[in-house]
This record gives sequence, C-alpha cells and structure tokens, in this order.
Amino acid sequence: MRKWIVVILVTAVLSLAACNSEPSGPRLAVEDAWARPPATAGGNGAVYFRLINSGDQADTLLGIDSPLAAAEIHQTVLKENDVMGMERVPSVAIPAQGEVVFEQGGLHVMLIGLERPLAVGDLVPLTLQFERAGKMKVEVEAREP
Ligand SMILES: [Cu+2]
Repeated sequence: MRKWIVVILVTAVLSLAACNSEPSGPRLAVEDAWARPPATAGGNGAVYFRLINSGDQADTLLGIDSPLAAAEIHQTVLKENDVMGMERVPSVAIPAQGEVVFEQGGLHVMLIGLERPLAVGDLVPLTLQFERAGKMKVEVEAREP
C-alpha cells in the first residue's frame, strides 16, 4: 500500500516537472525594420530587419508576402570571379533565444516588380509566414539608403 502511494507521488511530481519544462513556443518580434527604395525606376526594393525570437522554441520563416510586390528571401553571395550576386533562400531558421539579421550585403527581403515607385516615408506592408507562429503582419517604412 505504502509503495503505491510513493509510486503515485513520484508520477505526480514527474508529470508536474514535464509540464514546467514544456516549451512555451517561439516568441517573435521584428525590430529595426526599413525598406530601401529601388535605385532606379522599375528596379527592385529591399527590406532589412532583425528577427528576434525570445521564446524557448525555434521557428522557421517560410515566406513573405506583400500586396505591393513579389517578396522573396535572398542571400547576397560572392560568386565566381569575385562577382556579387544573390540567391533565393527557401526558408530561414530562427533559433530559440536568438536572432537573425537581414542586412545589406547579407540576408534580405527582395521586393520584385513593385506596383508603384517607393518613396521615402512610404509604408510597405509585409506578412511573414512562420512554421510554428503562423502569420505576422508588419509595416516597414521606406528610408533613404
Ligand atoms: Cu535580392
């Protein structure tokens, strides 16, 4: 009888511990976001920001949508003959308690085929799609590069 009580107590303590250690999920925030207007009329714009995950579970950025343009995740890379180029990135992992920086010369969001020219002060609406956290809407202000 006493043995059973001990077993029940141990089970209760263990399940409580399991509850407490259960991850609460990713907690995502976009900071220092800005959009770079196209250098030439009809060119592509770009968006930069810091993607911060203060949660205890990793997440993955799967894609970005904007009503103003086709938005793609790009990585600037050094190609053959020291030529700078860009490659499309299918997804970006954001570690738990970590951050990923989208910046000039690195990861960035490319705005392709903007429906209208982007002026300084314009707001670019973006919807970020995450594997776990779902959709996140942000508005990014266009600034002078
Ligand atoms: Cu690009």
